[in-house]
Amino acid sequence: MSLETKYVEFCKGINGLDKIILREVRGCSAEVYLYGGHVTSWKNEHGEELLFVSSKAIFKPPKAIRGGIPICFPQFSNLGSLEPHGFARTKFWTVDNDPPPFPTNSSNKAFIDLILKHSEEDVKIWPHRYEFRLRITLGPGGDLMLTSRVRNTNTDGKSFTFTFAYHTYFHVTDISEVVLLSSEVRVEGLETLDYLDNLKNRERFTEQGDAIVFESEVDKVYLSTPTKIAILDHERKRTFELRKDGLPDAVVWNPWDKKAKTIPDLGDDDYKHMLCVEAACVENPITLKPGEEWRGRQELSAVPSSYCSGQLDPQTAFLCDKFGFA
Ligand code: TA6
Repeated sequence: MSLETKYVEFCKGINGLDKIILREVRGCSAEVYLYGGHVTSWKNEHGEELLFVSSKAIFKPPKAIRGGIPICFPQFSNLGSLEPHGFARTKFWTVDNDPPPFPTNSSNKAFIDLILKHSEEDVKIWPHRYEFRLRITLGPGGDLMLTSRVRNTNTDGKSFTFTFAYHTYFHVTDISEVVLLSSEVRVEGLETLDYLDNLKNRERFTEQGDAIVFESEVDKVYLSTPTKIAILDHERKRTFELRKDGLPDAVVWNPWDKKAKTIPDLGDDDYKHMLCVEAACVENPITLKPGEEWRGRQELSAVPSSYCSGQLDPQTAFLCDKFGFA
Protein backbone atom coordinates (compact mmCIF):
# COMPACT_ATOMS: atom_id res chain seq x y z
CA MET A 1 0.00 0.00 0.00
CA SER A 2 1.35 3.44 -0.88
CA LEU A 3 2.06 5.86 1.94
CA GLU A 4 -0.95 7.98 0.97
CA THR A 5 -3.45 5.11 1.21
CA LYS A 6 -5.79 5.70 4.11
CA TYR A 7 -6.78 2.94 6.51
CA VAL A 8 -9.89 4.93 7.44
CA GLU A 9 -11.60 7.31 5.02
CA PHE A 10 -14.69 9.44 5.68
CA CYS A 11 -16.83 10.15 2.63
CA LYS A 12 -20.39 10.33 1.31
CA GLY A 13 -22.25 7.24 0.17
CA ILE A 14 -25.59 6.69 -1.56
CA ASN A 15 -28.03 9.61 -1.16
CA GLY A 16 -25.27 11.67 0.46
CA LEU A 17 -25.28 9.52 3.62
CA ASP A 18 -22.07 9.55 5.66
CA LYS A 19 -19.90 6.54 4.95
CA ILE A 20 -16.60 5.25 6.27
CA ILE A 21 -14.29 3.09 4.17
CA LEU A 22 -11.81 0.82 5.94
CA ARG A 23 -8.86 -0.42 3.88
CA GLU A 24 -6.04 -2.82 4.55
CA VAL A 25 -2.59 -3.27 3.07
CA ARG A 26 -3.43 -6.25 0.86
CA GLY A 27 -6.33 -4.41 -0.78
CA CYS A 28 -9.30 -5.68 1.22
CA SER A 29 -11.90 -3.15 2.33
CA ALA A 30 -15.14 -2.62 4.24
CA GLU A 31 -17.74 0.13 4.14
CA VAL A 32 -19.85 1.36 7.01
CA TYR A 33 -22.79 3.78 7.00
CA LEU A 34 -23.42 5.93 10.05
CA TYR A 35 -27.09 5.37 9.22
CA GLY A 36 -27.79 2.17 11.14
CA GLY A 37 -24.12 1.69 12.17
CA HIS A 38 -24.46 -0.56 9.16
CA VAL A 39 -21.66 -2.47 7.37
CA THR A 40 -22.68 -2.51 3.69
CA SER A 41 -19.59 -3.93 2.03
CA TRP A 42 -16.74 -6.30 2.82
CA LYS A 43 -14.34 -7.09 0.00
CA ASN A 44 -11.37 -9.43 -0.15
CA GLU A 45 -7.98 -8.57 -1.61
CA HIS A 46 -9.27 -9.37 -5.13
CA GLY A 47 -12.03 -6.80 -4.74
CA GLU A 48 -14.73 -9.51 -4.57
CA GLU A 49 -17.80 -8.55 -2.54
CA LEU A 50 -18.45 -10.97 0.34
CA LEU A 51 -21.67 -9.47 1.67
CA PHE A 52 -25.00 -9.35 -0.12
CA VAL A 53 -26.81 -6.04 -0.55
CA SER A 54 -30.17 -6.07 -2.32
CA SER A 55 -30.38 -4.63 -5.82
CA LYS A 56 -33.42 -2.73 -4.49
CA ALA A 57 -31.96 -1.63 -1.14
CA ILE A 58 -33.28 1.77 -0.06
CA PHE A 59 -30.58 3.92 1.47
CA LYS A 60 -33.04 6.35 2.99
CA PRO A 61 -34.43 6.75 6.51
CA PRO A 62 -36.67 5.44 7.96
CA LYS A 63 -36.11 2.21 5.96
CA ALA A 64 -33.36 -0.14 7.13
CA ILE A 65 -30.77 -1.03 4.47
CA ARG A 66 -31.56 -4.48 3.00
CA GLY A 67 -28.30 -6.41 3.16
CA GLY A 68 -24.85 -6.08 4.71
CA ILE A 69 -24.91 -6.33 8.49
CA PRO A 70 -27.95 -4.69 10.12
CA ILE A 71 -27.70 -4.40 13.90
CA CYS A 72 -30.84 -5.74 15.59
CA PHE A 73 -31.19 -3.98 18.96
CA PRO A 74 -32.86 -3.80 21.45
CA GLN A 75 -35.28 -6.34 19.98
CA PHE A 76 -34.79 -9.24 17.63
CA SER A 77 -37.60 -9.72 15.08
CA ASN A 78 -41.07 -9.09 16.56
CA LEU A 79 -40.24 -10.47 20.01
CA GLY A 80 -41.59 -7.40 21.79
CA SER A 81 -43.53 -4.20 21.27
CA LEU A 82 -40.92 -2.32 19.22
CA GLU A 83 -40.61 -2.20 15.43
CA PRO A 84 -39.22 -5.50 14.03
CA HIS A 85 -35.50 -5.87 14.83
CA GLY A 86 -35.54 -2.76 17.05
CA PHE A 87 -34.49 0.78 16.25
CA ALA A 88 -30.67 0.68 16.12
CA ARG A 89 -30.62 -0.14 12.39
CA THR A 90 -32.63 2.98 11.52
CA LYS A 91 -30.83 5.50 13.74
CA PHE A 92 -27.96 7.80 12.87
CA TRP A 93 -24.91 6.68 14.83
CA THR A 94 -21.95 8.98 15.44
CA VAL A 95 -18.21 8.42 15.43
CA ASP A 96 -16.93 7.77 18.95
CA ASN A 97 -13.64 9.66 19.07
CA ASP A 98 -12.75 8.72 22.62
CA PRO A 99 -14.04 5.22 23.37
CA PRO A 100 -13.28 3.74 26.81
CA PRO A 101 -10.23 1.46 26.75
CA PHE A 102 -10.63 -1.71 24.86
CA PRO A 103 -8.24 -4.67 24.44
CA THR A 104 -6.89 -4.13 20.92
CA ASN A 105 -4.42 -5.81 18.65
CA SER A 106 -1.84 -3.18 17.67
CA SER A 107 -1.59 -4.61 14.13
CA ASN A 108 -5.21 -3.58 13.48
CA LYS A 109 -5.14 -0.11 11.93
CA ALA A 110 -8.34 -0.11 9.90
CA PHE A 111 -11.09 0.32 12.47
CA ILE A 112 -13.81 2.74 13.45
CA ASP A 113 -15.65 3.25 16.73
CA LEU A 114 -19.31 4.23 16.56
CA ILE A 115 -21.74 5.11 19.29
CA LEU A 116 -25.52 5.23 19.63
CA LYS A 117 -27.19 6.76 22.67
CA HIS A 118 -30.84 7.05 23.63
CA SER A 119 -32.60 10.13 22.30
CA GLU A 120 -35.56 11.75 24.04
CA GLU A 121 -37.63 10.38 21.14
CA ASP A 122 -36.44 6.78 21.82
CA VAL A 123 -37.17 7.03 25.52
CA LYS A 124 -40.86 7.36 24.65
CA ILE A 125 -40.89 3.93 22.98
CA TRP A 126 -38.15 2.22 25.04
CA PRO A 127 -37.90 3.98 28.41
CA HIS A 128 -34.20 3.41 29.05
CA ARG A 129 -30.91 5.20 28.81
CA TYR A 130 -28.05 3.36 27.20
CA GLU A 131 -24.75 3.69 25.38
CA PHE A 132 -24.16 1.29 22.53
CA ARG A 133 -20.55 1.28 21.32
CA LEU A 134 -19.72 -0.58 18.14
CA ARG A 135 -16.17 -1.17 16.94
CA ILE A 136 -15.78 -2.36 13.36
CA THR A 137 -12.31 -3.62 12.45
CA LEU A 138 -10.85 -4.88 9.19
CA GLY A 139 -7.86 -7.04 10.14
CA PRO A 140 -4.63 -7.08 8.09
CA GLY A 141 -5.61 -10.48 6.68
CA GLY A 142 -9.08 -9.22 5.67
CA ASP A 143 -11.10 -10.55 8.63
CA LEU A 144 -14.07 -8.40 9.56
CA MET A 145 -14.66 -8.02 13.30
CA LEU A 146 -17.59 -6.35 15.03
CA THR A 147 -17.64 -5.80 18.78
CA SER A 148 -20.70 -4.38 20.51
CA ARG A 149 -20.66 -2.97 24.01
CA VAL A 150 -24.03 -2.03 25.49
CA ARG A 151 -24.12 -0.18 28.81
CA ASN A 152 -27.13 0.60 30.96
CA THR A 153 -26.91 4.32 31.86
CA ASN A 154 -30.32 4.55 33.55
CA THR A 155 -30.33 6.95 36.46
CA ASP A 156 -33.62 5.68 37.89
CA GLY A 157 -32.10 2.42 39.16
CA LYS A 158 -33.93 0.31 36.55
CA SER A 159 -32.52 -2.69 34.75
CA PHE A 160 -33.29 -3.26 31.10
CA THR A 161 -33.57 -6.36 28.96
CA PHE A 162 -32.85 -6.77 25.27
CA THR A 163 -32.35 -9.26 22.47
CA PHE A 164 -29.74 -8.79 19.77
CA ALA A 165 -28.43 -10.00 16.40
CA TYR A 166 -25.78 -9.22 13.81
CA HIS A 167 -28.14 -9.88 10.89
CA THR A 168 -25.34 -10.73 8.44
CA TYR A 169 -26.27 -11.24 4.77
CA PHE A 170 -23.52 -13.40 3.19
CA HIS A 171 -23.11 -13.21 -0.57
CA VAL A 172 -23.35 -16.69 -2.12
CA THR A 173 -23.16 -17.77 -5.76
CA ASP A 174 -26.57 -19.45 -6.06
CA ILE A 175 -28.30 -21.05 -3.09
CA SER A 176 -31.00 -22.58 -5.34
CA GLU A 177 -28.41 -24.54 -7.34
CA VAL A 178 -28.28 -28.32 -6.81
CA VAL A 179 -25.44 -30.33 -8.32
CA LEU A 180 -25.31 -34.14 -8.09
CA LEU A 181 -28.24 -34.07 -5.62
CA SER A 182 -26.28 -31.86 -3.27
CA SER A 183 -26.98 -28.19 -2.60
CA GLU A 184 -24.17 -25.82 -3.51
CA VAL A 185 -24.47 -23.78 -0.31
CA ARG A 186 -24.44 -25.39 3.12
CA VAL A 187 -23.96 -24.43 6.74
CA GLU A 188 -21.90 -26.50 9.13
CA GLY A 189 -21.79 -26.35 12.91
CA LEU A 190 -25.54 -26.40 13.60
CA GLU A 191 -26.22 -30.12 13.05
CA THR A 192 -28.17 -31.93 15.80
CA LEU A 193 -28.98 -28.66 17.62
CA ASP A 194 -32.39 -27.52 18.83
CA TYR A 195 -34.01 -24.66 16.95
CA LEU A 196 -37.14 -22.52 17.02
CA ASP A 197 -38.85 -22.53 13.64
CA ASN A 198 -40.18 -19.06 12.80
CA LEU A 199 -42.26 -20.61 10.02
CA LYS A 200 -44.05 -22.84 12.56
CA ASN A 201 -44.97 -20.41 15.36
CA ARG A 202 -41.50 -20.71 16.86
CA GLU A 203 -42.10 -24.34 17.79
CA ARG A 204 -38.98 -26.14 19.02
CA PHE A 205 -37.41 -28.92 16.90
CA THR A 206 -34.09 -30.75 16.74
CA GLU A 207 -31.97 -30.54 13.59
CA GLN A 208 -31.14 -33.90 12.06
CA GLY A 209 -28.31 -35.27 10.02
CA ASP A 210 -25.49 -33.47 8.33
CA ALA A 211 -24.89 -29.90 7.32
CA ILE A 212 -27.85 -27.58 6.77
CA VAL A 213 -28.79 -27.46 3.07
CA PHE A 214 -31.37 -25.28 1.30
CA GLU A 215 -34.27 -26.13 -0.97
CA SER A 216 -37.03 -23.83 0.33
CA GLU A 217 -37.68 -20.94 2.73
CA VAL A 218 -35.78 -21.22 6.02
CA ASP A 219 -36.20 -19.05 9.11
CA LYS A 220 -34.80 -20.76 12.20
CA VAL A 221 -33.21 -19.71 15.48
CA TYR A 222 -30.63 -22.33 16.48
CA LEU A 223 -30.08 -22.43 20.23
CA SER A 224 -26.88 -22.73 22.27
CA THR A 225 -24.72 -22.94 19.19
CA PRO A 226 -20.95 -23.50 19.06
CA THR A 227 -18.66 -20.48 18.72
CA LYS A 228 -17.75 -21.40 15.13
CA ILE A 229 -20.08 -21.81 12.18
CA ALA A 230 -19.04 -22.34 8.55
CA ILE A 231 -20.94 -21.33 5.42
CA LEU A 232 -19.69 -23.22 2.37
CA ASP A 233 -20.21 -21.92 -1.16
CA HIS A 234 -19.18 -24.84 -3.29
CA GLU A 235 -19.40 -23.16 -6.67
CA ARG A 236 -17.32 -20.18 -5.59
CA LYS A 237 -14.96 -22.53 -3.69
CA ARG A 238 -15.25 -20.22 -0.70
CA THR A 239 -15.95 -20.84 2.97
CA PHE A 240 -17.03 -18.14 5.35
CA GLU A 241 -16.11 -18.80 8.93
CA LEU A 242 -18.18 -17.04 11.57
CA ARG A 243 -16.74 -16.93 15.09
CA LYS A 244 -18.73 -15.40 17.90
CA ASP A 245 -18.59 -14.62 21.56
CA GLY A 246 -21.40 -13.60 23.94
CA LEU A 247 -23.98 -14.59 21.34
CA PRO A 248 -25.25 -18.11 22.05
CA ASP A 249 -27.86 -18.36 19.27
CA ALA A 250 -27.60 -18.37 15.48
CA VAL A 251 -30.40 -17.41 13.11
CA VAL A 252 -30.48 -18.84 9.59
CA TRP A 253 -32.75 -17.10 7.08
CA ASN A 254 -33.44 -17.27 3.38
CA PRO A 255 -36.88 -16.15 2.12
CA TRP A 256 -36.74 -18.28 -1.07
CA ASP A 257 -38.69 -17.35 -4.21
CA LYS A 258 -42.29 -16.76 -3.02
CA LYS A 259 -41.48 -14.78 0.16
CA ALA A 260 -38.81 -12.79 -1.73
CA LYS A 261 -41.52 -11.46 -4.05
CA THR A 262 -43.39 -10.03 -1.05
CA ILE A 263 -40.37 -8.05 0.17
CA PRO A 264 -40.44 -4.72 -1.68
CA ASP A 265 -36.73 -3.91 -1.29
CA LEU A 266 -35.54 -7.34 -2.46
CA GLY A 267 -35.26 -8.22 -6.16
CA ASP A 268 -37.18 -11.34 -7.24
CA ASP A 269 -34.02 -13.40 -7.80
CA ASP A 270 -31.93 -11.80 -5.06
CA TYR A 271 -32.74 -14.63 -2.66
CA LYS A 272 -30.43 -16.90 -4.70
CA HIS A 273 -27.41 -14.81 -3.84
CA MET A 274 -27.96 -14.25 -0.13
CA LEU A 275 -27.90 -16.27 3.04
CA CYS A 276 -28.36 -14.74 6.47
CA VAL A 277 -26.48 -16.46 9.27
CA GLU A 278 -26.83 -14.28 12.32
CA ALA A 279 -24.88 -14.40 15.56
CA ALA A 280 -27.63 -13.62 18.04
CA CYS A 281 -28.95 -13.64 21.55
CA VAL A 282 -32.64 -14.47 21.28
CA GLU A 283 -33.76 -17.30 23.55
CA ASN A 284 -32.43 -15.84 26.81
CA PRO A 285 -32.57 -12.04 26.62
CA ILE A 286 -29.76 -10.07 28.25
CA THR A 287 -30.55 -8.06 31.37
CA LEU A 288 -28.29 -5.22 32.51
CA LYS A 289 -28.48 -3.37 35.81
CA PRO A 290 -27.52 0.34 35.81
CA GLY A 291 -23.77 0.63 35.21
CA GLU A 292 -23.46 -2.89 33.78
CA GLU A 293 -22.08 -3.60 30.32
CA TRP A 294 -22.60 -6.47 27.88
CA ARG A 295 -20.26 -7.43 25.05
CA GLY A 296 -21.04 -9.40 21.93
CA ARG A 297 -18.49 -10.10 19.23
CA GLN A 298 -18.59 -11.51 15.73
CA GLU A 299 -15.57 -12.25 13.52
CA LEU A 300 -15.85 -13.20 9.87
CA SER A 301 -13.21 -14.74 7.60
CA ALA A 302 -13.52 -15.83 4.00
CA VAL A 303 -11.15 -18.63 3.02
CA PRO A 304 -10.74 -20.54 -0.23
CA SER A 305 -12.37 -23.88 0.25
CA SER A 306 -10.78 -26.86 -0.38
CA TYR A 307 -11.85 -26.46 3.30
CA CYS A 308 -13.01 -29.96 4.30
CA SER A 309 -16.72 -30.46 4.66
CA GLY A 310 -17.43 -31.54 8.24
CA GLN A 311 -14.29 -29.97 9.69
CA LEU A 312 -14.35 -26.64 11.43
CA ASP A 313 -10.87 -26.98 12.80
CA PRO A 314 -8.54 -24.61 10.88
CA GLN A 315 -5.62 -27.05 11.31
CA THR A 316 -7.63 -29.78 9.61
CA ALA A 317 -8.65 -27.33 6.90
CA PHE A 318 -4.98 -26.54 6.36
CA LEU A 319 -4.20 -30.24 5.96
CA CYS A 320 -7.09 -30.59 3.54
CA ASP A 321 -5.65 -27.74 1.50
CA LYS A 322 -2.16 -29.12 1.62
CA PHE A 323 -3.00 -32.67 0.72
CA GLY A 324 -6.03 -31.91 -1.40
CA PHE A 325 -8.54 -34.26 0.24
CA ALA A 326 -11.46 -31.86 0.36
O1 TA6 B 1 -33.65 -12.92 11.00
C1 TA6 B 1 -34.69 -13.49 10.28
C2 TA6 B 1 -35.82 -12.52 10.18
O2 TA6 B 1 -36.27 -12.15 11.46
C3 TA6 B 1 -36.93 -13.12 9.31
O3 TA6 B 1 -38.05 -13.52 10.04
C4 TA6 B 1 -37.15 -12.13 8.22
O4 TA6 B 1 -38.35 -11.56 8.13
C5 TA6 B 1 -35.92 -11.27 8.27
O5 TA6 B 1 -35.40 -11.31 9.55
C6 TA6 B 1 -35.92 -9.87 7.69
O6 TA6 B 1 -36.52 -8.94 8.50
P1 TA6 B 1 -36.71 -7.45 8.01
O7 TA6 B 1 -37.41 -6.73 9.13
O8 TA6 B 1 -35.35 -6.88 7.75
O9 TA6 B 1 -37.53 -7.51 6.75
